[in-house]
Amino acid sequence: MVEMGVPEPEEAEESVQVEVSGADRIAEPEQQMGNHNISPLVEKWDDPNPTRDERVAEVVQQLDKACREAGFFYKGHGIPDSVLKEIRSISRQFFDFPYEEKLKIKLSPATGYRGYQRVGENITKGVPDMHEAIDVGLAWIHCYKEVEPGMYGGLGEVMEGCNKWPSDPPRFKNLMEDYVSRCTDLSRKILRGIALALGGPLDMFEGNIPGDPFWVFRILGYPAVFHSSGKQMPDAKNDIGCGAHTDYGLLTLVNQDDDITALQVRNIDGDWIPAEPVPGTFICNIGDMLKILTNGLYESTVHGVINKSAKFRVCGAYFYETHYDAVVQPVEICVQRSGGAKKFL
Ligand SMILES: O=C(O)CCC(=O)C(=O)O
Repeated sequence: MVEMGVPEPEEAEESVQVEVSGADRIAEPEQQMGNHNISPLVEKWDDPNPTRDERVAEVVQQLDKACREAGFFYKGHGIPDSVLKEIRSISRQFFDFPYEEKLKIKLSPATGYRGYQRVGENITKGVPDMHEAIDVGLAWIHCYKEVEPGMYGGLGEVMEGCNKWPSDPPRFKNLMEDYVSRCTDLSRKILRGIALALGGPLDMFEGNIPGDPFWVFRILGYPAVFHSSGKQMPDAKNDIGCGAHTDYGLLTLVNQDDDITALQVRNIDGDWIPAEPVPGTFICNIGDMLKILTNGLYESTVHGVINKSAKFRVCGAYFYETHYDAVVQPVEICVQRSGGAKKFL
């Protein structure tokens, strides 16, 4: 039995252990996760009837299967591998800076929860130790779609603010902003394919739903917990990078290091599949909002991260969501296709 768990920021004093049932059955990744080439869909994304092209029709079928089973790999997404690599490499440079330097963009309620944070850092009597005495513990930079005062009324107040970008490395802000805009564009195209896979109109997840999508971009750094000799570092409490969870949005695009297998995805049979990195691809996870919109036809992907390597792992996780104010409820076509009763109200 593998236990996964990571303290949430506000729960940093206690580490939450989440039991992952079935995690002892590890399936063969190649058999379980497709590596789909979605380039036909990306090329024809603005064609009003893209499935006239047989290649697009095939991608749509593959998307349907993948969304019913587990997350999926794919390639042919139109974002060059050099861009994916650059995002990870500049993130690594930032994480390598001394703690004091990283604290210049520290996350807090006053920053709209944007910026750098060490998760699971030592907390003494409610006050975080202001040093990196223990070189373990997940760290991240959180960015969100920027929210101007009043933009989403009272509900959006907590998220108001601009992103906190480091001034060093100098190209950090431009690279990240460009990357987020590419991911937003790509997610819209994938959702068009998913709309077709569900038998709906191309723009089923546009307009009132994610017409003006909210997004979150989290850059994660997972310190090595093991020495290259295989011995666990003395200060490491456990090897859980990120406990088992589903993402709450529509889709997540995971850009992970090419040489470390740490992410695991649970399929519908309860088997944990190591999501082995395939250079140039994203791993795409389905989130809870898509599960609700599809009335449960599509399952959100349960996943977690254990970095058993002796290397610091970097990952850029982009979360695509609906419009901030959207009411997330099952769409009629999915209700009909799943027996006629709404499973989520
Ligand atoms: O590090 C990863 O591969 C995934 C991160 C993740 O699951 C998350 O941020 O929700």
